Amino acid sequence: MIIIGERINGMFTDVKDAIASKNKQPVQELAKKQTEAGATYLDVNVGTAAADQEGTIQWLVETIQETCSTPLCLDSQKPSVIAAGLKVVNAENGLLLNSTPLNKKSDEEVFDKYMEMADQAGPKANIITLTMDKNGVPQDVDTRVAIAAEIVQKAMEKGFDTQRLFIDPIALPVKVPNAQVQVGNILNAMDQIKYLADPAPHMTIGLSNVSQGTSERSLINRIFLAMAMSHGLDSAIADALDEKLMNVVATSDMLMNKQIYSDSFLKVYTAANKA
Ligand code: THG
Repeated sequence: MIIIGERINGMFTDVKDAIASKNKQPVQELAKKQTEAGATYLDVNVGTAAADQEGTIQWLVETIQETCSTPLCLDSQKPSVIAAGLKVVNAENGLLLNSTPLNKKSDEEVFDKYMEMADQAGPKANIITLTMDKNGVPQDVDTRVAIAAEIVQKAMEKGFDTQRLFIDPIALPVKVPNAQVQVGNILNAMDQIKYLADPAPHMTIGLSNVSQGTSERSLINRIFLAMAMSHGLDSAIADALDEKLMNVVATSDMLMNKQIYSDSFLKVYTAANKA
């Protein structure tokens, strides 16, 4: 399971404040802590408060890279912000560009742009693509799968290895009226998306979206993660600092026979991910 640590995001007050005062310490601390907790990638999202998003992503990337070499996940739906991040990022150990829809009303070519940027960054650069198009976020299973099929097809046509694609069926907050049904829709869509290529494209989700505004956030996140993993989810943008969530990851992998059972499976898994 690939965990993309969600915490370096201007949506969180501590990161927003650090950005505003150019205080490196909290950002570097979060980078180190998430890495120690077993994050494979670190998400880097400037949030909405920063006026200069391009300059801010560069500051965040450089600040993180001063203390740790964990691969980064540049998170913006603006190609110009991703392009700015790419100028300073070290992609040697891996890189994720997060994220692009298939297309937008204002930009039919946005997915092509992300593929081109990934190619420029090197063979270890991957892309997260949302099952979303110019009509917005689909509300049913079939449209999600149809958009995912178009994503895979377009990647193949461009010669972009489908193993470099992370398809995101878009997790929505259960609390939003009428959105509760989307949890099941996402799982059903994932059952089909995994057959769109062989080997299957990666699948990811923004896990914490599902519990936004609820009273039992971590419980909802943990259970949804276990459910989604049993439907083929192999990656998630999630709170790596939630130790019980990371235990769910280890236990789900063990129960799906991806790791052999021993009485110390939790310790073994944790140690392997911290290495
Ligand atoms: N898909 C992809 N990328 C994504 C998302 C996605 N990136 C951003 C987001 N969604 C995933 N990351 C987060 C990070 C934080 C929260 C949710 C998703 C979150 N934050 C608190 C809140 O809103 O309640 C912030 C408040 C606080 O604690 O300070 O929930 O879906 N590809």
